[in-house]
Amino acid sequence: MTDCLFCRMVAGEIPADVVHETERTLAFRDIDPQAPTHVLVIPKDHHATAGLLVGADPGLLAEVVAAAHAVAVAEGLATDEAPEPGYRLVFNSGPQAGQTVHHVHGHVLGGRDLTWPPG
Ligand code: DGP
Repeated sequence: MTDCLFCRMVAGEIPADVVHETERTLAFRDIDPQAPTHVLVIPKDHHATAGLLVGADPGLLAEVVAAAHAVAVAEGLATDEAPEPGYRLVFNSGPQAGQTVHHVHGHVLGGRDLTWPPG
């Protein structure tokens, strides 16, 4: 059994509030939402960071970004024609960026005004 939390969610060993799924990606609500919409989008295969994934399988990273956009559209944060009202897609990579789960995940955040720069 893997000790990767998100691999275990992909395997169905840990429950997830799934909002979108494709053959190679999964999207589910964050357990500790930081905005009205806070969804995590992951590749089903294990890769630690976006930077490692793009080297190993750039098409899969593109599928993750496409899934994130589909989630944003489904959540009413954008359309396929326009980015209104808008959303943020964040990949924390490494300890200084605050990555705590070492299976690449894009945070889809929206539904409120998001400040910049982030903390
Ligand atoms: P990061 O800090 O970028 O590695 O984000 C990890 C995110 O994972 C964080 O926002 C909280 C979320 N998370 C941690 N454990 C669980 C869990 O068991 N279920 C869900 N849905 N999200 C989790």
